[in-house]
Order: sequence, then structure tokens, then C-alpha cells
Amino acid sequence: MTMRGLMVALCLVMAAPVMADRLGQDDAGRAVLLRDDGTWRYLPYDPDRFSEVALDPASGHVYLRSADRARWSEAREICAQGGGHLATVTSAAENAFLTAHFDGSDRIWLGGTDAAQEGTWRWITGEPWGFAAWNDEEPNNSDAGEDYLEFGDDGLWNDDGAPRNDRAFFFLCELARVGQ
Ligand SMILES: [Ca+2]
Ligand SMILES: [Ca+2]
Ligand SMILES: [Ca+2]
Repeated sequence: MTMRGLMVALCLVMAAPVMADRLGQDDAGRAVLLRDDGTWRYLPYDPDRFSEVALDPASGHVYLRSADRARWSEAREICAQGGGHLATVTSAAENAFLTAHFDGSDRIWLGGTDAAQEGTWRWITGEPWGFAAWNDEEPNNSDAGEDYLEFGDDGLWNDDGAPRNDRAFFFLCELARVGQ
């Protein structure tokens, strides 16, 4: 092969699409994760409990929006039962992805809290708290206090819930890995 031929071959290899996991559906419309090795997995949640699902190709993480509202502590438990967690948003890119895929006009719980120490926000996964997208004048720990993180319109955040009012909202589960 000539040098020119080698360069053309290299360019073709580099331009080939990167294989990645993607979302699909089975015959019943149930969401499945299609692996780049040709295998597939059901998402480890009852599909009736979730209304929307999105896969971030940059991270491979899958996000599911609940079909029904739950209190923050209940939402945390539901996400954990499937091997995931209430969604953690640790970068501007992750917040932008969620803003593009999930309508925050009806509030959505995320996996952040300052219940352990007022004003010190933590992710339930232990990931570093390095990024935040608070709305104007939030977090304000209003009235009796608000210790749980909520995703709202335009991807902006608010503290809400207990102890002021242990309210039920929709929630987002995040799965870093689906099956083996
Ligand atoms: Ca995350
Ligand atoms: Ca608080
Ligand atoms: Ca607030």
C-alpha cells in the first residue's frame, strides 16, 4: 500500500461511526438498552412507573422520569431498588442534557440534599458537589426549611420539601450501568 493509500485507509477508520449503546423497544413497546456488542437488556424498573427515558451518549448513563409523584425519600428508595439512584447532576453538560430531554415545568426531584448539615449540599452518591444551577435567590431554605433538591423550568434548581413540607413530585432516576 502506498503512503497515500495508507492515509486514506486511516481517514476511513477514523471517520467510522463510534459504536455506542442506544435505546430501543421490544414488541410491547418496553424500553430496552441495545448494547454495542449486539446484546440487549431491559431497564431494571417497572416500565409502568416511568413515562420517559433518555440515554446520554456522552456518558452512557440512562435517565428515567417517573410517571407518578413521590416524596423525596420514597423516590430515593424507588431509584435504588433498580440499582440506580436519584439523578445527580455534576456538570453543566449533564444539566444541559437533562434540560433538553425532560420538561421541568412540573418539578422533579434530584438526588441532592442538605439535610445532614444545613447549607452544605451533598449528592446521595457521594460524588463531589462541584457544579450547581440554582435559580435566583435559591437555595433559600424557606420557612421551616427545605432540604431536598428539585429540578425545575429551564434546568434551574430549587431547594424544596421537608422539613417545610414533605411534598410528592415527579423524580428522575439515573443508571450508570444497565445489567452486566
Ligand atoms: Ca449523574
Ligand atoms: Ca436546607
Ligand atoms: Ca427554595
